[in-house]
Amino acid sequence: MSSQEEIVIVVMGSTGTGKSSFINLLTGDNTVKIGNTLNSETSEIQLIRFIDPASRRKVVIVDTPGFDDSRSGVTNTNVLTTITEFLLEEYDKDRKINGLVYLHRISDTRFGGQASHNLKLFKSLCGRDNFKNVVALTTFWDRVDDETGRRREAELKAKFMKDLVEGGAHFMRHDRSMEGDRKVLKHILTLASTNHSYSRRDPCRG
Ligand SMILES: Nc1nc2c(ncn2[C@@H]2O[C@H](COP(=O)(O)OP(=O)(O)OP(=O)(O)O)[C@@H](O)[C@H]2O)c(=O)[nH]1
Ligand SMILES: [Mg+2]
Repeated sequence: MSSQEEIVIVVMGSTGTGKSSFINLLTGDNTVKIGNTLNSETSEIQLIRFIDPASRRKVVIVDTPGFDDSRSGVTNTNVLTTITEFLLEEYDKDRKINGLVYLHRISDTRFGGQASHNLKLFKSLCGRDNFKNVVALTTFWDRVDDETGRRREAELKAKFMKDLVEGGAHFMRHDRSMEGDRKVLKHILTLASTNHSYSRRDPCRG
């Protein structure tokens, strides 16, 4: 890829998993809204542009509204449609997505109906061919002891996110540090961009 090209990274995951916090740390951009209430914070898709100091590459991060959005009248389908429409408008020309970061709280005690529904939505939006461009980023490690965290991570890889693993997705842990988050970016910079083509009629491929 040319060093002039912008690196595009889309960040997704259930509401409150720490997407905006991750982006804020990575970019040092304090204008990214982080939720401190029980309501979902990011209601619109937000673009954050910055230059990675390590690689000098131009990076654009796409912050998305969380799935299972807690605002009334917002359904998962709405959120999925919004994201798909946005990606179509912005990136169906020459732009390719370099990385998709999917956040999951390791502190969640169960991988329940909502979590598996959200993961399914993510996978359909992403498409199986692009799983190699996925970073499954687990958050809230400060809320679990090491042993519990390790066990849940192993379970995610072996069971709930098995097909992501098989498709080449990379697992990483968010440690709430800028250095940790830069490692996510460093990994994405090593990947070839996706061959994404979104279809308006059929966003649920994969
Ligand atoms: N303890 C802990 N709190 C975290 C972590 N990451 C984020 N938070 C907190 O979790 C809350 C929600 O974080 P956000 O970054 O707003 O989550 P989001 O995924 O952007 O949420 P939506 O925009 O609603 O989809 C905030 O109070 C954060 O400070 C983490 O790793 N550990
Ligand atoms: Mg947010």
